[in-house]
Amino acid sequence: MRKTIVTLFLALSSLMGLAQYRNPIIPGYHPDPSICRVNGDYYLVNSSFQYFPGVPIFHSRDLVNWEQIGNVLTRDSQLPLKDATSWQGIYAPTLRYHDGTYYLITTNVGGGGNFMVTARNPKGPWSEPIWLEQQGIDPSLYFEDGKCYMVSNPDNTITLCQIDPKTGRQLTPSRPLWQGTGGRYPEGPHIYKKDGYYYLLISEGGTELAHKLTIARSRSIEGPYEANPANPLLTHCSLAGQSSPIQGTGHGDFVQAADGSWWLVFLAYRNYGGSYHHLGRETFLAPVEWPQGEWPVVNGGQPVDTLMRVATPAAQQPRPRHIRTTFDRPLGPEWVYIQNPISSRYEMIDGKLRLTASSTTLLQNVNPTFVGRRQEAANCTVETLVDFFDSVPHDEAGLTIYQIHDGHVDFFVNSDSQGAMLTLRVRMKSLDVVKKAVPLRQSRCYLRIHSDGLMYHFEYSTDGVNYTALDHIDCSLLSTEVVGGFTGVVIGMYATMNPSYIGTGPSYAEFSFFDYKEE
Ligand code: 6LW
Repeated sequence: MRKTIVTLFLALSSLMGLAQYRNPIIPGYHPDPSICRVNGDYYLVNSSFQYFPGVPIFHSRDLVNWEQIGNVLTRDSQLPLKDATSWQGIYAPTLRYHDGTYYLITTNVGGGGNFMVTARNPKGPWSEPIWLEQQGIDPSLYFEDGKCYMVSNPDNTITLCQIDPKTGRQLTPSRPLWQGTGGRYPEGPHIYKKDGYYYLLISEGGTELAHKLTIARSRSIEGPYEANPANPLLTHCSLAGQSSPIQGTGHGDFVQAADGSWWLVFLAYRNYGGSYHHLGRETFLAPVEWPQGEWPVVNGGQPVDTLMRVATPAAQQPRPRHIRTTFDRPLGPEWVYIQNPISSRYEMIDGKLRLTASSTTLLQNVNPTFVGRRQEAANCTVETLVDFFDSVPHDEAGLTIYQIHDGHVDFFVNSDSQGAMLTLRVRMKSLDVVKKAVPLRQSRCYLRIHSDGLMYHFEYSTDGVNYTALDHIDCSLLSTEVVGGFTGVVIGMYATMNPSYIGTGPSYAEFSFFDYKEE
């Protein structure tokens, strides 16, 4: 009966034109997705690394339309990020719901290790951290019969223990379960129970081109686990996947929809120009067939595409294309700071965002004054109007296309002994190159960055009507392959001071708006 209803639903959906959706379902730097369903609501979280607030949380009722409803870690006490780099901070979280409580378990690399927080409402507030003893990254939780199990990957081995979910105290010794099929970095474990088996889903191969998902199962949660003979469950590091623009597929989590169908959310990135990606690892969705007593199969064993011809519970709506942020209300949850922000440096005054310059630069990576949002589409335009006050030579304020502290392109107003300047600078590892610098008659300037997917084009205007093209820079310079890091491009407004200047007070910049348009 249920099968007939599902078949009827799928047939109806395809007639109604719902039988397709686009990947990624959450574009831009949103890696390591973890998902849970509570009745008709789905919640999904991602890693956040050095950025604050941490762990963006999304809501959907149909798996294909997602809205960010907040961030899980919003207080310094939950998320100490002192001096955190792009390789540190919050790694792969897992979200689970049990008995009226939401649990979020993750690792703060360089900031205390494994911990979890809990909430009654996924919008928050979330609790203070409950610190955990078992080491390794990518912790996950599994609840059964009043017991709470934790898995993570100390010593490159997926390892299980029981914990007290209230105190975090470890109740049983850490027990090795599986090392995967021989790929490097066995990580990202999750346990599911189905048809009398415990299934252990993991990632292997590292989060680059060789990334893959593998799975094993056992009749007992403690093992022994036998590997799926058809592993890997998903990879594009294969003959079938080699020409796909989607690469690095791995790190996933299963969810069962209310209609009984199974789905996988996982990370992947979109390659271009050979082997570059700069928007980060993004969240993708694929259908899963999982017949009773058998192994799951992702997307019929085929590579995953950007256009998926699969029926979904609802049609996917177009994304909002033009988002203007004004500074007369609190910033939305998509805005992030590098490390814990010093709040007095971020003020909204008369509808403008006033940024007080930090005495450290973006390169130094110690609480720079910066607030930005993810670039989520290859083709987009960002624009702001900045006015810079009290600056001395080497102070700067403007926009930065930021991948990592030593990999960003900065487009800013500054001054030299003659007066105001507009500068475009590429800062990449040991390179620090001023690409263009032109004099300005005033320190108030419209800055526009247009990306066509291959190049960033930089334009400016002093009246907001007539724009002058300044220069362009290859997007691939900001790619993970060139400058590294675990995130993706975040475009930010920033203000920094000359570190060697000892003057009367810091300079400050006022930003009138921030436009983000996807094309
Ligand atoms: C994460 C690990 C991984 O902890 O990369 O792609 C690490 N998978 O599971 C950082 O995102």
